[in-house]
Amino acid sequence: MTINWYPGHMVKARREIEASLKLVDIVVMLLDARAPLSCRNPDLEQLARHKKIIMVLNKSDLAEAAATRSFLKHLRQEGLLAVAMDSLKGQGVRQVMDTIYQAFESQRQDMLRRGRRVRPVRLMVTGVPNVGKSTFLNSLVGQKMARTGARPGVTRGKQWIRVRDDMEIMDTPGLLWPKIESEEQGLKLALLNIVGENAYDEYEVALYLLRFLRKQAPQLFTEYYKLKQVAEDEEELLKDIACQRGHLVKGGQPDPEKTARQMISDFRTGNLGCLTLDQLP
Ligand SMILES: Nc1nc2c(ncn2[C@@H]2O[C@H](COP(=O)(O)OP(=O)(O)OP(=O)(O)O)[C@@H](O)[C@H]2O)c(=O)[nH]1
Ligand SMILES: [Mg+2]
Repeated sequence: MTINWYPGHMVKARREIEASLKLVDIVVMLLDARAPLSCRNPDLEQLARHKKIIMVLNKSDLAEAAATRSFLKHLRQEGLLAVAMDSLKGQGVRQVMDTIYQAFESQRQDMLRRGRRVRPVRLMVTGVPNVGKSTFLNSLVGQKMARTGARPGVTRGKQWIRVRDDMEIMDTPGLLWPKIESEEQGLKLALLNIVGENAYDEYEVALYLLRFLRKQAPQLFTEYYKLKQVAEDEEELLKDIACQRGHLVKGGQPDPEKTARQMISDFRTGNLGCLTLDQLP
């Protein structure tokens, strides 16, 4: 499944981000902790290559804790600063703040050495759509300053937010790449609600989720979906789950489309448990 979802506001957002980069000291890149590798935006990393970068693995409450620890280690081995965060509960705020000040320290020392007034540290929060950039910012400020929502494309323009007297952060709209070529990456981004719903087929995404569960969490078929037997074929499996859940059309036939939607939603909300889609090579 190739995904072409690069709406007009994203083209504008990329230009704005590029132009605003010179105004900031640090770029915070939010990645979904359930698929940190698939969420990395090579285009953005290239644009920000001269800036200090902090990778934040957000929505860590929905990911496997051990996998998140491995990804943090992996990113740190690349020489990046990396922290995990649950922006809804505010878990990780302290560590994020410490990391920001740590990243700014050499510049701060430099200003002091030159006898200049130390100005506030300026950051930009970037990442793919719906990864939680605005929620993350709100949790740093401790109040709702930026608009958030459970669908990609909520933030449409940049917005500066004063987090503290010595910290200003720019919220930005979610960015993707013009074309997501990798089939598997596209399916993961769709499952994570990162691309607009018109850009993918829910049935196909649910079949991908079933393949993933069969490999990584097969117990859910019996424990969560209460199946007595687990069919070898994903389409059959989806129909069996439809029957088990009572998702039927008139005439008593299973309604796999409805089940597909429900399964995707159960994954997104964490009803299926903490699951990480990406694996380290
Ligand atoms: N479980 C969980 N949900 C989160 C977390 N952070 C954000 N969310 C939810 O993710 C959804 C998207 O959050 P936003 O903050 O609007 O995401 P965004 O990155 O600003 O999205 P765009 O502006 O559309 O690019 C919302 O439903 C949030 O409640 C988190 O750490 N854990
Ligand atoms: Mg936003």
